[in-house]
Amino acid sequence: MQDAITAVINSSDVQGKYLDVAALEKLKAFFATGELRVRAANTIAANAASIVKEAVAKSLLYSDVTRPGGNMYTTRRYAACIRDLDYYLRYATYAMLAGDPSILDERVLNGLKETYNSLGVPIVSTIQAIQAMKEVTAALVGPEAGKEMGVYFDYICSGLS
Ligand SMILES: CCC1=C(C)/C(=C/C2=NC(=C\c3[nH]c(/C=C4\NC(=O)[C@H](C)[C@H]4CC)c(C)c3CCC(=O)O)/C(CCC(=O)O)=C2C)NC1=O
Repeated sequence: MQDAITAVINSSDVQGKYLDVAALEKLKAFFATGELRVRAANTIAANAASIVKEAVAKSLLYSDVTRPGGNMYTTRRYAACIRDLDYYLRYATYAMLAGDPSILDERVLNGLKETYNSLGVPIVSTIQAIQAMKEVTAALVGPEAGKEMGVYFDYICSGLS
């Protein structure tokens, strides 16, 4: 796993240089938003279950996936879907705190698309649910932190598509 600081330092290190102005600006922006990130992570943690619930209501409930024959049909599969959304929310929050998406590649996206395809989990519906989670989260944490979280929700969606 990487974060905004190690990413900038590693890229200077491979060039054998001190941090240049652009690298320092990146760090400055990261430090300046530190408080915002921590506050957002706190709010998300305290409301995780309701974020997932509201996102499901907005995107999946009473659609084809929840009807007999749909991939969310039966409580076991419904619960697996809710659990997956909770993973996406928690890992997007980690990535937002780190200011870097590498944790998503390593712990979430690696092999995920193949797993979903082999189980018949519909990727389009999953992306709709993640986008709904992005909206619900932004409404809760405010536009600035919401935009930052949006980067990582979108990262998961593009990793799945
Ligand atoms: C932390 C990283 C991590 C991720 C991301 C993860 C995902 C993940 N989701 C799975 C299943 C599943 N995922 C879903 C999800 C859905 N079905 C739908 O129709 C909806 C659109 C969608 C929810 C948004 C369902 C229904 C299953 C069970 C499929 C089955 O067993 O038939 C499985 C197969 C094994 C299992 O059932 O637990 C994995 C590995 N596991 C992990 O450890």
